[in-house]
Amino acid sequence: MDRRDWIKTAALLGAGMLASQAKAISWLETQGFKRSDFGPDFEWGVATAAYQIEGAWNVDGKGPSIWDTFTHKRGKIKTGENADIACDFYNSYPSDIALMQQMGIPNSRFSIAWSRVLPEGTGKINQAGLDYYDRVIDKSLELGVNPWVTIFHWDLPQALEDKGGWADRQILGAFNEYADLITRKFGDRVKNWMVLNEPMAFTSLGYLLGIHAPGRRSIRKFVAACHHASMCQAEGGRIIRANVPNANVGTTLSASPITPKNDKPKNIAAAKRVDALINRIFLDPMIGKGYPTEDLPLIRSIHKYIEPGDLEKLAFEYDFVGLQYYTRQVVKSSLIPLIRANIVKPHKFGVAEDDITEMGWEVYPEGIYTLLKRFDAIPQIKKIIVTENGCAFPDKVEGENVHDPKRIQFLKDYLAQVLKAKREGVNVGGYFVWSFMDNFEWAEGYHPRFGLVHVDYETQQRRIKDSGKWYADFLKGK
Ligand code: IFM
Repeated sequence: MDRRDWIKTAALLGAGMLASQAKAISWLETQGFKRSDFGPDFEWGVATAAYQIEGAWNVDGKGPSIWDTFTHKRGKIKTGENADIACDFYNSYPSDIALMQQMGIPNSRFSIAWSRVLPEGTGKINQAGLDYYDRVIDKSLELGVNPWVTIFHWDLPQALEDKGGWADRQILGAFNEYADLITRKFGDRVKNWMVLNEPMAFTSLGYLLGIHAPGRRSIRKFVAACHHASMCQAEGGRIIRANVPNANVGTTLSASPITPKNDKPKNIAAAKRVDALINRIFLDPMIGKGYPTEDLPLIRSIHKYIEPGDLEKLAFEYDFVGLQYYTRQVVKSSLIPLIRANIVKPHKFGVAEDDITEMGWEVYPEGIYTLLKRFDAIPQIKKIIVTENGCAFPDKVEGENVHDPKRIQFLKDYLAQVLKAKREGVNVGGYFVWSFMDNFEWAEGYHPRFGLVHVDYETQQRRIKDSGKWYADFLKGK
């Protein structure tokens, strides 16, 4: 891509929006829309992850994960909290799944805690852990809530991290053993599978920036982890395909449109590097293009970890790619070595306080449309499912009611953009809200609440928020 192409791409990604900060109001947003507008086959659901909701961190034979270790160290989590108990989903799954049923939610995406079924990561199987997921799956099916399972959502067994974790090649064999075990065990009932959750997030936050478990700060470990995670992602797809009859095989990628702060060539170049970092390290190899080393000096050393035969194994044709979108990133050039770019915080480019979530993320619904169009233009991507989208805003608890009008507006605005893309022919086949209920938001602790259902962490009481009632009505076709 030459510079002119890149300027055009930057414009497509939304650079023009910065000038005016005008939020385009589409006819959909003004006229409203219904579930049926998305078609009868569109998959609607909610998403969660094992470590964020289950609790029961050390019961019934579960081994420790890197998140257990990390949260138990002082100073790692903003609030000093951990997810030892979290939402106690380990015990409350029957009533929580019943709540999903009551809300008319047809699909529930959740993950399996690797160290619950293989406490050491490989080797000895913990039958009690397998039995637990049997019960969750059976209860879901009994209540008409279809299970969508993510194989790995960040909680690596500590025993594997002790051997080098994602930065060491031994992870390939360990991951295959784990993926093989759970797909054989649950594949008779679970048909919808995702291999990894947001590999860019867990490799960069965990091995480069050190703000997530396992807390490493090393370019070398990050680059190695990227290659090993990419290999596992593709191999995981092949394992699901081999073990699960009629499987719907996917994986999930976090993505953000990248907007240069202005049209200065140095900022446009910075945006190109950040785009390669955030959006392409995992996407490009998956579609047979190899790693974007040309555009991203940071990962040029990746060749050191690529063994003969690896490159041919990186691509896999998934039935769907899970898009996980929250916000865009505005970028300017900086002196930071290798990436020479910085993210500009939303209030620095004129975004109103009201349009910034508790995570500090700009509310930017147009971004989901941009990304759906971008993914749809890639011939190797057969179908896209939005496997996560949602927001954290302060909720107002009043007795049994929880008022969260901003979340309702957020969901409506983002969904309007999904529908716009669908109407233009994008093959988007589903939408999952992050999250079903408030939960442990990693390094942020329990403070940012993403749920449709409010959790009182003292009593474990659930209250359906106004947004949950809105989603339930929407799903009922109201
Ligand atoms: O909570 C996370 C989730 O685990 C992965 N995707 C983003 C969410 C919100 O930060």
